[in-house]
Amino acid sequence: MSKPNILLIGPYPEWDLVELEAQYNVLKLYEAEDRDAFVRDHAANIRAIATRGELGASAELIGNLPNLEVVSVYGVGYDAVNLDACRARGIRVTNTPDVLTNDVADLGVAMMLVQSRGMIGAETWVRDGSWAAKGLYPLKRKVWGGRAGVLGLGRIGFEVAKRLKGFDMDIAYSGVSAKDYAKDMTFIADPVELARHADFLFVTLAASAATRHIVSKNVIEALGPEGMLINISRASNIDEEALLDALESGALGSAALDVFEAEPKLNPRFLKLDNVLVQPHHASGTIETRKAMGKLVRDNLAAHFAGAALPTPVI
Ligand code: 8YV
Repeated sequence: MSKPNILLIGPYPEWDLVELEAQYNVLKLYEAEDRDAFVRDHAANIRAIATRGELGASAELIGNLPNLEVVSVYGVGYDAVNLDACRARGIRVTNTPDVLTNDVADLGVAMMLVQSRGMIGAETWVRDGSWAAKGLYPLKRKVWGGRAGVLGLGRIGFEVAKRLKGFDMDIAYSGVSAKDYAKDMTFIADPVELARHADFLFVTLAASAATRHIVSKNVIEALGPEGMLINISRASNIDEEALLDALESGALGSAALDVFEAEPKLNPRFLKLDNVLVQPHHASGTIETRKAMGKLVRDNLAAHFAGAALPTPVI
């Protein structure tokens, strides 16, 4: 029997590609010079899409693939996959939850520490001779014992909160409802009130149309000139223009961001600011976790083609 054709939207690590190519005929969209023509030429034979969290699969692409059966996302976030288009045609969608939770939480907490203690500038201070020439590095803000707000206490938010307890922080959270498993944290339903309460506001919400710009100008201003915003979710959860305005004016103290509206391109205003830590969307980017994510992508595809239950279905 010939191998099923799958459309790979963006590159995967070589170790995943080797495994995928053993089972499937992998059509690499990202290598095509003319992507529309590539899709047109292969459309009739494509049964699956393998994609990444931030790349997803648009309604247009799904609409151009008449025999598509399944979309397997390498990532927990599936906001970039048009679920309505999939639902309408009974196309299954899978993601890679759980395996990346701890790494994403680790990076979020690390970003808070790095930014609050000015570690990037401190590194430069040593390397460029400022330490020897000018003496002590400027004093920074403490983290331990501070007040943290977690916007979205799902799997990742919960792991962030767990880590913050180790810094003796007072933790509040916001979400659809108070959680039974968070009795030692304060529930504050309104994101503006949560931000007013917090020194450090973590955005850990699964993104959707409903959460777009949930971190609004009002939330950012409530966090205030001493506050820090940390985003390890999706850029769409934040009003990026309002964030830039607030960082430039000092209405917000600082930010630590792993995700951006137009990533991998950044609004150039970010690069002029020294009160923002910018990271290249790599919260899940460890070898161990990415291997586990790749395996889950393949396990979902294999289950689909074997007619078995999908390990981690979205729909
Ligand atoms: C990316 C992510 O998928 O889990 C998610 O939702 O966005 C990430 O893990 C990863 O960066 C690979 O592109």
